[in-house]
Amino acid sequence: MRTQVAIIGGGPSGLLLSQLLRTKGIASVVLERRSRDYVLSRIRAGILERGMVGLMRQAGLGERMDKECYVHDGTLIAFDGEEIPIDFKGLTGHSVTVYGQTEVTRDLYDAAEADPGRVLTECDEVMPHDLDSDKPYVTFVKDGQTQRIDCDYVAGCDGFHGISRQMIPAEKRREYEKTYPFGWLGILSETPPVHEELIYATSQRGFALCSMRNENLSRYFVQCPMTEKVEDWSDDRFWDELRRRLPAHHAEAMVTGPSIEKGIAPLRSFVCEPMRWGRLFLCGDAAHIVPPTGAKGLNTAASDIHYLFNALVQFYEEADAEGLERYSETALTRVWKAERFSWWMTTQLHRFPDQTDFDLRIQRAEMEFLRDSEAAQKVLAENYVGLPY
Ligand code: RFL
Ligand code: PHB
Repeated sequence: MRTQVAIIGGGPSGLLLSQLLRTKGIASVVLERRSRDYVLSRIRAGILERGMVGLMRQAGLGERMDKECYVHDGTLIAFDGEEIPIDFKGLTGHSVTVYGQTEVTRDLYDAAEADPGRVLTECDEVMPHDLDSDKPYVTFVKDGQTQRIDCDYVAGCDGFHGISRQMIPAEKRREYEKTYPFGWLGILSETPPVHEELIYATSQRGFALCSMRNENLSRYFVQCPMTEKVEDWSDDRFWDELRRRLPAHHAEAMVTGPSIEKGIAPLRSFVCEPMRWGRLFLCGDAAHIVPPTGAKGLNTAASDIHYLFNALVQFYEEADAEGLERYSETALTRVWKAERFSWWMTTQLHRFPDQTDFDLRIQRAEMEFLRDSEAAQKVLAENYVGLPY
């Protein structure tokens, strides 16, 4: 088998790249380890920046998104019973879009059905070879048969636990990592959201987030130690804890109900440099992770795809490899800004086990500054709606 771009991983990064390449007549094959249903069962991101929304439209997939999404012009930051409205639209001229990662991925899988063989699921032992030559190829096992795809380039879109990153020799790779001493316990429930905008709340009991998917589907999170077990969190215990972290009038207004999903996720900041080695290009979670506090994970994956897609088009349409040569540097410049913002949001809004009284007063001063300074609100808004590509 031969293609132009072999893509390892059929999450949002890999599928979006393949769909965009198709619009330019550039052939690709996506190799995904799991089944389509498994990928679609993962409940993850909920907030899209305008860049990601633009890419979906560019990929020809704007229709359902534009019909079913919710546009948010701001958010609420709550601390110690006070509330700071952040007016994204007024401060930056931009908004964010509520459209779940599950829906994005579903649209991408549905679109791929038009081209049988473009997305192959349930592929085992996916392995790229000869990445530092001009004839790379990828082998994999599907339905018990070993297969080989020859290609010009390989896109490593296989997430944090994938194999692509490991293909960069250790002596050429530098990894930066920070883990946080807590996780997020999250639920999804078929209840109306407590407020029309998201609420990011910091309190003496820790962080909480009120998010949503639609008018009758809410997504809530509370910070918890990673030693907690999800079985120990009944729905009642969860709702109780969430209410105690929110300003009283929101806690009172909250409609509760049975959870339809519940899980604990760790928080991590991680960057791998470089994002390119030979003919391998890393994209999305394969190269970097952010804690979810700034809603930047999927959106930073999308900006990688934007840069790689444009570089590949430049190569195939103009025989100019300059964009590919510069991919790592270009992508990393934006990645680090998203890392900084996600780290900042996480650090300011969570309780840390070893925090001193001094640290707590600094956190409080930070919130009071945000409350009182339009400039500080603008910095938050500009980062949250997404920095330009
Ligand atoms: P993914 O989604 O992990 O997809 C990688 C795919 O590669 C496959 N794979 C392999 N395939 C073949 N061979 C192998 N050896 C393979 N190894 C792995 C996997 O099965 C998978 O299908 O990475 P991708 O495409 O880069 O997308 C990244 C996003 O999924 C991620 O950044 C976001 O979900 C992060 N995130 C959020 N991002 C946002 O922008 N806004 C949010 O509001 C937001 N909320 C979240 C989040 C992530 C969360 N969790 C649980 C990690 C909330 C949570 C709770
Ligand atoms: C979500 O709705 O899943 C969500 C929203 C905002 C975040 C993280 C997760 O910062």
